[in-house]
Amino acid sequence: MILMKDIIREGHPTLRAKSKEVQFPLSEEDRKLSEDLLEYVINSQNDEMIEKYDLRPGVGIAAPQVNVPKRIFALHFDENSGENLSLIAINPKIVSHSVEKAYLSAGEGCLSVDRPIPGYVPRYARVTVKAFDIEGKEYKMRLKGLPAIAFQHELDHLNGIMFFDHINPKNPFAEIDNAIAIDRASGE
Ligand code: NB4
Ligand code: NI
Repeated sequence: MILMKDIIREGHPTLRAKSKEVQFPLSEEDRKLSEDLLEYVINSQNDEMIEKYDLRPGVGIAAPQVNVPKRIFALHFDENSGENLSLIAINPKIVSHSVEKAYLSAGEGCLSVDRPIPGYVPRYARVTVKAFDIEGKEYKMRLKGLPAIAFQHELDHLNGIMFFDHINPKNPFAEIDNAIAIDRASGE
């Protein structure tokens, strides 16, 4: 299982790399990596596992964060988060997006960043995405709210982009035009 010691931190060059597309059928290695990423996110929302393995909670994690520059990430929102979304995204793409932006009013954090970086992270409010699952079957979905924000945070990791790259350096909480605030505890 993935532990915090396996997660690389700010300054590690892999976090700034452009990750490579994955070939299908998946190698045993890539299948295990995909399952391990989803397992981490699920474990990180389970109090016993958090306690036992000192895990930082997350709703998503991307392969570069365990030092594998491949275009794979996992997202997990359990049923009581009202989102009920659990997925592995391989070779993900944003097909289209709203003009309207959105941001988490609590800001964002990252398992690869061991310090709070305050500020609004403007992202697209709604995205239509496509990706492949571990069976190599392509799927397409429309996301909004926190799942849309999380998908974009993870996709950024595959392109070597960190959440704080989007924060206005002069005024981190500057008003963002045509944007909606998503009020959710950052949950960290
Ligand atoms: C990715 C998120 C940062 C902003 C918003 C949130 C948490 C992360 C980073 C968008 C994506 C990880 C991956 C949370 C969290 C709310 C839901 C359900 C019950 C606890 C869980 C806590 F943990 N971010 N952490 N950061 N990233 N919400 N929640 N809660 O997930 O670095 O690249 O269990
Ligand atoms: Ni992150």
